[in-house]
Amino acid sequence: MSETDHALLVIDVQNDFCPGGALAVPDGNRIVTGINALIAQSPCVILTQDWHPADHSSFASEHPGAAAYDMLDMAYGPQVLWPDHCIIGSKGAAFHPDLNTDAADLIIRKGFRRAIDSYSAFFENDQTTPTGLEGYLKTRGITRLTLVGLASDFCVAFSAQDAARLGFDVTVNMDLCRAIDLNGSLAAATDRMRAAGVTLS
Ligand code: VGL
Ligand code: ZN
Repeated sequence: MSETDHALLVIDVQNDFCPGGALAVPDGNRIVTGINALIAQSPCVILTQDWHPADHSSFASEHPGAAAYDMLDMAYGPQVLWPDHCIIGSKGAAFHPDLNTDAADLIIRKGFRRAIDSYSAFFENDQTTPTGLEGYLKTRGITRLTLVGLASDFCVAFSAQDAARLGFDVTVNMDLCRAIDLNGSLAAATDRMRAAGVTLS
C-alpha cells in the first residue's frame, strides 16, 4: 500500500468509544494494534475525532424527558440521542493512548457545531454541509480509501457511503472495526454500504 493515490482513514478511535468510555463500543480497544500495523504501511493516514461542545444537540441530556438511544426529529432529519460523549478537550475525546497518532497527515474533527451532528467524515448529518475532507483528498490526488475504526454502523458506515458517493474507491476493513449495533443498525449499515458500492473485507 505504498501508492500515492491511497489513504487510510481511521475513524474515531477515541477513549469514549472504548470500554470504560461514555459511549463504549464492545471491544473497541481490540482493533488498535491491527490499526497501528496498517498505519505503518500507509503513505497517507487521516484520523477523525468526534468533537462535541458540552451542550451538543445529539446528547439526550439536552432534551428534557428524553433518554439515551431515543430517536428525535431534528431540523435535518431523525437523530439518535446519545449519552454525553467526546466533549471538546476531555479525556474521553482523546485518541486511545496506544493509537499511533504521530503518523497522521491530517486529523479532522467533526460534530463541533451544537445544532448538528456529524457521523460522516465528509458531511454533517444534513448530508450537505461539507467537512472539507473531500477537497483535501482530491487535491492530493487520492482516489482509493481504506476505512477502519469506530463505530462500524455509524461513523464508519456513513463515511464509507459518502466516500463512495463522491467517487472514491472504498474498502472497509471490517476486522478492524467494531459496532454499537443498536436495533439492528449493524445489518442495516452493512446493507447500505454494499448498496453504495463499498467493498467490505
Ligand atoms: C459515533 C455515535 C455518536 C461514532 C459518534 O463514532 O460512530 N457514534 N457519535
Ligand atoms: Zn458523537
